[in-house]
Amino acid sequence: MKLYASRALRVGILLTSVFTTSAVFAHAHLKNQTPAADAQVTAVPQALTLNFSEGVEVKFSGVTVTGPQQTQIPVGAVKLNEKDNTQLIAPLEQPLKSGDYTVDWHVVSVDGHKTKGQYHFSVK
Ligand SMILES: [Cu+2]
Repeated sequence: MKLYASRALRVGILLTSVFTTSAVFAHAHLKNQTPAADAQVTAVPQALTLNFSEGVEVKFSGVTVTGPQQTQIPVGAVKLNEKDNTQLIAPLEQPLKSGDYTVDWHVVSVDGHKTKGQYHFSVK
């Protein structure tokens, strides 16, 4: 019984250390973006800017934008901020009309892990 308890304790410590390690080497999570999630903007944005928790590989990263009536909004080639590889920039090729927009993003972080997500904003 005593033996079993000490084994359970060791497994617990092991799980804790695995969890801590994965938190240190977290994948690229979207921290914030412009326009902000759920924001209603009055000025029409010329680009979307997405800030991640770690560097991303631009070749394997992308953004799609869906507008009112499920229209696909043309987005130029995504690029990284030259001084900050955690910032992905997606130029918008046409001015956005007023309405609601959905942004679907996917990235591969510099550690090779894929993440993706979605957020919304609207243009007044
Ligand atoms: Cu990762």
